[in-house]
Amino acid sequence: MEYKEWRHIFKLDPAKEISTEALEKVCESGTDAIIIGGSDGVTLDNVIDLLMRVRRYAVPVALEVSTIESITPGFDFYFIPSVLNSTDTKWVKDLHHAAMKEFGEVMNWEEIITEGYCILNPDCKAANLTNAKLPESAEEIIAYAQMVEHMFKFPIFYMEYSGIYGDVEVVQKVSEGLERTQLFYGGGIQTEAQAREMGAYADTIIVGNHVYENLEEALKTVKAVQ
Ligand code: 1GP
Repeated sequence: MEYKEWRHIFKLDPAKEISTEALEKVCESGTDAIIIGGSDGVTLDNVIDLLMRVRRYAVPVALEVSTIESITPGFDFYFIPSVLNSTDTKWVKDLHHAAMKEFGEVMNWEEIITEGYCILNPDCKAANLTNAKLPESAEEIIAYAQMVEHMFKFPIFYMEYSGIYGDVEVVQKVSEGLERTQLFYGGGIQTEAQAREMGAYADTIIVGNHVYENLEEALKTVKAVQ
């Protein structure tokens, strides 16, 4: 599966503005893929609009599903998060159940990739939305990663520090315990050095916010991991 080779992903928020010039730079940066996803303000219209604009380029594009209403055909992959440290079962499995009931028969399982999510920034939008309970130690995070690898057998474990740069020692420890599961790291990557540091342990790094804050610096994170 192609996504297993990805080292670098830019995550674009359909609720945020991006100019044609900036989008071209992102899509032609050499990144392995674009994920379209966000925590609020995601609508079918803004998802389709951004998908069409990204589709002008050769880069693979995935939808990270956060609302059933914004699901639309045309993506290469659909990433389905299950937020393991949410205290609300909606984000762990209820939305998934509802989606299965509605679309189960037409789902193409080659395109659907499940992610075991662990939210690690208590102040990010996703933490609020999902009522995430922050792990209190590295051991707790490692236990989630081990659940993903050995119990749930999701292909991806996602350490989501969205908005802040995470703890590299914890990322290292988590990565050492994973054999089959692909480790995604996302959060606060702004520089080439940070991309290289997290990319040394994570299989795949995800750069989001910085695309909108300092595009030129964000673009440099691509070659740091390839
Ligand atoms: C967000 O993990 C991604 O879902 C990337 O985080 O926006 O902080 O780069 P940043």
